[in-house]
Amino acid sequence: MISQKIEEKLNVQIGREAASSQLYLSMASWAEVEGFEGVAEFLYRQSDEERDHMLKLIKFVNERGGKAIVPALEKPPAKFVSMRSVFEDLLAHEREITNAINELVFITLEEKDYTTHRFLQWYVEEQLEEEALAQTILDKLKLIGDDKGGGLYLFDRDITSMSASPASEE
Ligand code: OFO
Repeated sequence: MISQKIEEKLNVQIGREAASSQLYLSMASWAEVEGFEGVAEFLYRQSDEERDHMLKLIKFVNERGGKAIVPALEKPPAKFVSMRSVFEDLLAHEREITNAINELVFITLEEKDYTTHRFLQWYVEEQLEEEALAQTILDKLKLIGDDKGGGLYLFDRDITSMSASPASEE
């Protein structure tokens, strides 16, 4: 059984995962309209993964005697100035989520809730993988620099083979 405090905090995290999914969905849609099919495919997949993260939390809260709250969704930004800014936003967003997960882990220790603590280790691992991937992608975009033609074309082709952290395949 989870405490009321843990239940509330996990419900907040459910909202964050839903918001992540919406943000990446919006980025994917932008990329698709801009003609970047590979980036769109990558981001649609990221969006689906975030939804899975939300579902995993919902099921955990309910299984542990709490009540998961399906959150309302805010409209994410729809316009992005460049491919680089998309992935800068994505990395910044992932860093925020990592901080939120770390805070949650800390609270589970304070509350002596070792079951939730163990459950959250999957998210800790996932964040590590996602931040590393976002950083790698951003490094590639920095290398491309202002080469808006050929460089981005190759980037769009290659990004589809990047993804799937081990944790997200579970
Ligand atoms: Fe939910 O995995 Fe990152 O944000």
